[in-house]
Amino acid sequence: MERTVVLVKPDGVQRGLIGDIISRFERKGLHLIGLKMISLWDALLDEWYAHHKEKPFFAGLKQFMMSAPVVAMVWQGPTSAAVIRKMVGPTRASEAETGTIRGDFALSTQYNIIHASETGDIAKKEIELMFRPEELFDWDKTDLSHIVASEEK
Ligand code: 3AN
Repeated sequence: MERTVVLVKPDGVQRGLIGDIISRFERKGLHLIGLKMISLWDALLDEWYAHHKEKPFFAGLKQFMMSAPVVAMVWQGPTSAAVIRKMVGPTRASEAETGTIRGDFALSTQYNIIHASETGDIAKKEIELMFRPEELFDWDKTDLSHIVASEEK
C-alpha cells in the first residue's frame, strides 16, 4: 500500500473547497491516514519546492503558500500517487480535463488548488517534512475488503 501527501493549498482553502476535495478521495475508496491544518513557513517551503529553487516564480510561489493555512493529508491505497495525480490533473489547470480537481475548480498554473506527491518515494520525504509520526494513524478501515482485493494489498 502506497502513501501519498495531498495539500489543499491556500487558494483551495480560501475558496471553500476542502470538503469537496476530501470527499472525492473518500469516495474513491482511499484510506485517510493523517489530516491537519497547518501554516507553512519559509524554510519548509525551501525544502518542499527545492526542485523549483532556480525558477522565476519561486519567491511568489512561497509567498502564496504562506498566504493562508493549508490542509495537509496522507492518503493510502494501491498505487495511490498515480491514482491521486490522475484525479488532480496537470499543473496548468487551464489544460486540465473536466472531472479532475484542477479541471473542475481552477484556471491558473500557480493557483491550482492542490498539491499531490509525484511518487510514493517522494511522498515518504514529504511525510517526514510535514507530519510527526504521532500524527499518522494506522487504523483498520473496515470496508477495505470491499475496495481492494487481498492480492492487491
Ligand atoms: P504539481 O503541483 O502539478 O506537481 P509542480 O511541482 O511542477 O506541479 O509545481 C509546484 C507548484 O508550483 C504548482 N502547484 C504551482 O503552484 C507552482 N508552479 C509551477 N509552475 C509554475 C509556473 N510556471 N508559474 C507559477 N507557478 C508555478
